Amino acid sequence: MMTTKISETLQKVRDVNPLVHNITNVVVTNFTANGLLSLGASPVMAYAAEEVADMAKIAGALVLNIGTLNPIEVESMIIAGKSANESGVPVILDPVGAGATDYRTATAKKIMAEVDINVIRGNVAEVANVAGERWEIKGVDAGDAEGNVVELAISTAKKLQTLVAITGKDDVISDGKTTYIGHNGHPMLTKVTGTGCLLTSVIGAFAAVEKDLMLASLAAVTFYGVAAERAAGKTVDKGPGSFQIEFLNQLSMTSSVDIEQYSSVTKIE
Ligand code: ATP
Ligand code: TZP
Ligand code: MG
Ligand code: MG
Repeated sequence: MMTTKISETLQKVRDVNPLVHNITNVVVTNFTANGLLSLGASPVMAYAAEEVADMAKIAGALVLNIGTLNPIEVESMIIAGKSANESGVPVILDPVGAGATDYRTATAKKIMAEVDINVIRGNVAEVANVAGERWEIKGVDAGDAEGNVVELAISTAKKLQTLVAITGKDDVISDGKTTYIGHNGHPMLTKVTGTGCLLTSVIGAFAAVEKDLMLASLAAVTFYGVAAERAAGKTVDKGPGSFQIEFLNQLSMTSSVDIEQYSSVTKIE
């Protein structure tokens, strides 16, 4: 039943072609724009304090990503976030590298204090650090520290009063009461920079067309994981470069029928 809802949500994205306003990092900008286009969404990157309020209010979703943050952009993120909040536009935060430096951790917390964030998507270390837990992080990568990811997702969602998506081998999504695990994905995703950042923007595209943010986020991670599995299957004897290109192809070619066939989701009772 959830599988059908997920495939219908993918179809909605493609029917609506939502505008997704991204304030993101310099590493992933082009990949993010191409990934959103390939999926069937309409990306825009806009950063100037003079225009972000206007752009955010006409978008279907606003994505804030602190990957290569600086004080000017952070100000723009807060202006854009407040404008999105006033217009009922969902805001998705990717706290890239939270925990790696005090500035990143403090900035993620400042954005959360000033803007009503609807979904936070990060690796386990980033989410833990935003929630005030100690969790070792290696630059922008999650690293090898271990702990209970499901418990962390639930406690963070309760504490921050927002939907939390912690990604990794499995993706855990919780609003503090209901929790789902998405099992789709492929290790090749960790060999291409920006796959986490693009996923956050893909969640934005799904949130733009589906008000139930749990469904939107679960649909996004599931679709994304299935597309990655298909891309890996088509590039088995190749490296990350070929995978990256094929993954962009599969973001466009993975259909609702593929989702019905390959999605793997568990609800935590
Ligand atoms: P990190 O920097 O730690 O890689 P990230 O922000 O890039 O974090 P990921 O957690 O890697 O984000 O998530 C990006 C995508 O990669 C998600 O779809 C996730 O399910 C997938 N993914 C990550 N690791 C694996 C893995 N070992 N096996 C399968 N899929 C994975
Ligand atoms: N450095 C700053 S942002 C960035 C790097 C390498 C990209 C991180 O992308 P992702 O999606 O978290 O792997
Ligand atoms: Mg990554
Ligand atoms: Mg990341």
